[in-house]
Amino acid sequence: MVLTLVIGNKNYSSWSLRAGLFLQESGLAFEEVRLPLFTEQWFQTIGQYTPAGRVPVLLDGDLAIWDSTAIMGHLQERHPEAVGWPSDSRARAYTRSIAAEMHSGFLALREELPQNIRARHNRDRRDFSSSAQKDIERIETIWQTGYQQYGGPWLGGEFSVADVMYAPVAMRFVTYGIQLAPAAQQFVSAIQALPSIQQWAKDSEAESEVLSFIDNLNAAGTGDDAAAV
Ligand SMILES: N[C@@H](CCC(=O)N[C@@H](CS)C(=O)NCC(=O)O)C(=O)O
Repeated sequence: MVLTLVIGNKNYSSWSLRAGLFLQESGLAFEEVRLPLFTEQWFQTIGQYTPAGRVPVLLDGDLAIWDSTAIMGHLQERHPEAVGWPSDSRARAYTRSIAAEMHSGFLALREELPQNIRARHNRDRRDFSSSAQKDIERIETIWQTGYQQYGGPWLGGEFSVADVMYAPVAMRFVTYGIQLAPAAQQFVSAIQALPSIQQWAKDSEAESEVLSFIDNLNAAGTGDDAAAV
């Protein structure tokens, strides 16, 4: 059965990146339907795929599954080779916890440092609101703790759902030039070295659509007119 992944712009849509990376790293073949966010095509078409109106959406035969965690859970159930959790139970508990923390949190980071893979800004973390700074510090600690406890290169030692969840955050830190402690920086380097991420970045550069509310976000990044994509 052919799997189809409906995604937004590769450059801007972090949840699309997670689903795409999960499928790639699971070695599962899939087709891609790209609906650039907030275009006429988006508004006309997205409702055909999901009642939630957001990407990613996975089409598996006559099933439509939306939301990144539901997509990953569905694929794990049907494909034993899909990316899962580390075999060590402590690492499993850790990666499950931090993956859930990502899925449900870090709103200030998501608003003030939106994904923009092809852009480069030289920002200091103190340019951002105190809530976003707190998010950056928490993520830095999560990555350092993972490295110290499980030895890297991945957050639980072995590649897992947690690495998929934090991959777009690593790319955001590259975009905004956020300096990190070495044990956290090594996670960014590991993500950047993945061929699937390198291809995603290349595809992002080739996209022509521009979301100016993201590209023109001011240096202070107050997030006033930001939307979490
Ligand atoms: N919790 C969802 C988040 C999905 C989401 O927010 N997707 C964004 C793009 S990255 C979107 O479709 N935004 C469209 C909108 O806000 O109307 C998931 O894990 O998949």
